[in-house]
Amino acid sequence: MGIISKIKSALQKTSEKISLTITGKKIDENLRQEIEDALILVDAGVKTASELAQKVAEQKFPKDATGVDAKEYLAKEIEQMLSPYEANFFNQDFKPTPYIILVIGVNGNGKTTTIAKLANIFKKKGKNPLLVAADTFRAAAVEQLKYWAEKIGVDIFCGKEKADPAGVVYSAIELGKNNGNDVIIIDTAGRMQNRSDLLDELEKIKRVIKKLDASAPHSTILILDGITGQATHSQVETFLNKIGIDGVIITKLDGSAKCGSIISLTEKYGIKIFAIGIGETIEDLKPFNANEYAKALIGL
Ligand SMILES: Nc1nc2c(ncn2[C@@H]2O[C@H](COP(=O)(O)OP(=O)(O)OP(=O)(O)O)[C@@H](O)[C@H]2O)c(=O)[nH]1
Ligand SMILES: [Mg+2]
Repeated sequence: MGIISKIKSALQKTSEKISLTITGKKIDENLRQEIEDALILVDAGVKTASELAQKVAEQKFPKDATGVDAKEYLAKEIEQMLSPYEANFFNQDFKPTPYIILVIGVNGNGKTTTIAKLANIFKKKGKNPLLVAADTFRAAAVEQLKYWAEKIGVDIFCGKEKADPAGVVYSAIELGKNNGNDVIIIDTAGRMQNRSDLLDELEKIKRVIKKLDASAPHSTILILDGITGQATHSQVETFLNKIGIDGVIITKLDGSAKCGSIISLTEKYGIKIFAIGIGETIEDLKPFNANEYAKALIGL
């Protein structure tokens, strides 16, 4: 299934209405309102929704314009807003080696699954990744990463249960360097953005990484759950300020009715979107493409 069909066509109802209501050169007030409401409903944010609907309302369409023209216009506007944040994470040479990736985020957002998907892509690129199970709080968390590492056929370093995560990371990087792993991906325990003790622990992990390579982590990726919608803002804010992030991966967009939140997220924080998760299988991690995303959102 393609990305477009996997992301729910959240605005489909409105876009159907567009074809009914556009009669003259401009859309009418009712339709402007409907577009705004629909964008709010998909969690694009009130301000963004209103601005986008206003742009469509101000646009002069040709006499023979159809609903598709209005939809395409709206999609183009959304694409333009998002394209500065389109960052194909995989389209780089991952230097220096080992290229160290730290994966962080709130419980259940999809960190471990996304790491498996990343490892799969690296393996296909001919890299030799090492996964680090630094979520030592739960034995099940280590087992989960082990399962994926075995399935994909990549190296893994597991911390003992209740071991100090920063210590695990230290040993893992040393091992990775000796073994010639060119990419090291660190899985961390999920932590709510309001747990400052757990955030301190992440800071410690980062300090330990820097001891071994001052330029690392080369990428700190925050994993966001696409279902959460605009509520992800406080997560971004905390992790950005406290730990620092280079980009986000938004998961579960295959089942989210709040896909529009990406628009307000990028507008507000100017963060890069490295990739999107669109399913639970290993293949379901795709580069974020503003054009495809905008079309999917509008139902084109
Ligand atoms: N539909 C769908 N499900 C996903 C996606 N990514 C992850 N999941 C599911 O979300 C659930 C949680 O994923 P995990 O990878 O365990 O999340 P986590 O962030 O590691 O969780 P903690 O370690 O508990 O903090 C699992 O059931 C995954 O299969 C996605 O893109 N789409
Ligand atoms: Mg996990």
